[in-house]
Amino acid sequence: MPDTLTTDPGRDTDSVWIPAQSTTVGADNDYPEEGPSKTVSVDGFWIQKHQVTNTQYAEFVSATGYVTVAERPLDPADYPGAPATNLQPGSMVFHRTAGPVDLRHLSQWWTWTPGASWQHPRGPRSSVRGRENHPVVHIAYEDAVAYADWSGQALPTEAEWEVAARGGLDRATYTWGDEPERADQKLANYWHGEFPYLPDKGYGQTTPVGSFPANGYGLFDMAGNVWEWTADFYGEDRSTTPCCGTESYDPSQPQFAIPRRVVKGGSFLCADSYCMRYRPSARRPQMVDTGMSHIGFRCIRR
Ligand SMILES: [Cu+2]
Repeated sequence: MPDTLTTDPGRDTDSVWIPAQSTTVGADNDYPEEGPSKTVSVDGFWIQKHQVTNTQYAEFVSATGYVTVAERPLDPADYPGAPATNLQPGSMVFHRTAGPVDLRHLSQWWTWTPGASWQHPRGPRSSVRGRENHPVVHIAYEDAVAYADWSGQALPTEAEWEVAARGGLDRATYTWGDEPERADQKLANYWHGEFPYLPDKGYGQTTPVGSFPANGYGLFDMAGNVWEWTADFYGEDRSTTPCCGTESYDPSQPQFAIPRRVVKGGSFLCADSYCMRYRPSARRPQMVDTGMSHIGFRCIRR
């Protein structure tokens, strides 16, 4: 069996080996969806050290001609009552607000933007030039699966992702240990400054992958930068395991019959004042057809 930190032989996937193990995942004293904590057993697997970058995704698209979900027109039948402008190809783009806002209303900083996609992350006139090594964003679930298939990989389960993110630290709160980041440290790309209008210098957007220290397994950005897709359907807590997509629909939006999968790791938008989810046990549901400015992925191989 390969050792931890061994580079994947013969493959250009930049991966490390996570040893088989039984590990506690979830947490009982954070957001309710993170509990109850439980022990999971995983077989060993390879996982990419970095989130998939714009350069890597561009290689896939140029080799295959793949068109992402955000670049395809939407079917009005799937979105009853939606305005026509929302049915053009596009994605949800984060914009800083002009000043302090009521944090209950996230439509103030999320804007449906026709023409936004992985190639135009901030809208039709933006590009990925200068952001080649940033994580690819505006990636829907099937866009991530398509890349994984093409590269001979797969998406992790939530358990695999979390075991990898923990880096061998038993039940630690953060990927780096139990203590929050100190003022003299820079441990992850989560929101530093006033959310959502005044980030500190160097924060408030994606950063090139690997800009912050690796965890105990040599993995970068397992906390923050962008959320990462996992293969698991979302259940309301860690004891709920939906059989299938229909059990993962959003009960508060019954008009949308769209499966939701678990995303992990938090993003550059996680602010301590708003969303402390740049932790291994944290999780969010994401509709499978919806990429956003803060959602990307990385792959594994079993
Ligand atoms: Cu967050």
